[in-house]
Amino acid sequence: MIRIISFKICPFVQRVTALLEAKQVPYQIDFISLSDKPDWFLELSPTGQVPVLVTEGGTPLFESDAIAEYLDEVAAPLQPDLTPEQRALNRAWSYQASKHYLVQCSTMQSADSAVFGERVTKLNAAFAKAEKQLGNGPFFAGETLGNVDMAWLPLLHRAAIVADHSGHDMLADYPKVKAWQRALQATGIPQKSVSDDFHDRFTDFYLAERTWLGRGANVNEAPSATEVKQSGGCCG
Ligand SMILES: N[C@@H](CCC(=O)N[C@@H](CS)C(=O)NCC(=O)O)C(=O)O
Repeated sequence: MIRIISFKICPFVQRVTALLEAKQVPYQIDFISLSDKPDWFLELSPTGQVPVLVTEGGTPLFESDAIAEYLDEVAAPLQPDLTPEQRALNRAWSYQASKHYLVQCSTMQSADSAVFGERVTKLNAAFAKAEKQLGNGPFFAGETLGNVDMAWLPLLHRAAIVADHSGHDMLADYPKVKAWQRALQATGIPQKSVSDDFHDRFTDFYLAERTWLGRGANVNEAPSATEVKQSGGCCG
């Protein structure tokens, strides 16, 4: 069986597990701590990063883009019969999502509204591009779920948790993206692609008291005078 090495709140991992769930490919998952990477993981992963997918033949694959392409070669594609041009466009639109995973992570970690405002601008540009491209839905390509949906799913799933928790909806200005988020949530894949304790782990990290979102995204709040540790990165 395919094995995935994961860190619980990593969006790059979630893109891969979402794809596996959508394709209904069975897999086992092992979680590691990124602050204390086990030696066996460092031997498997040339970059020291998750996700790693260990194939049934025992080969460790790394980089989520490469893993997504591998999965299309070994398991039936979600959208069969695409032309090479359509597949290339799907890869390009998937990249528009994955290149913003770290942007969303650092935006969510902002200590106050000023920092949040600066960081969210780039994320908004990505949502605006998707808004312009989306048709009548419910998914990116219409009725059929595809790889582009799975690439955007981590961003949209996390935006939904942020909105529920803080009242700040990152998608408020993007009605088509919002409808897309609802359609993806309704597939059940966002929940299936993460661990049972994902919600708690995610809110403990990104929506804690130290972040502006965690304190309820109050626009009238004075900028933080205290020094707040901000890695600005992903997953710690
Ligand atoms: N380009 C990589 C990025 C993966 C990535 O950034 N993973 C993070 C967790 S979300 C990681 O493993 N960080 C640990 C580290 O960089 O040492 C991919 O697409 O798979």
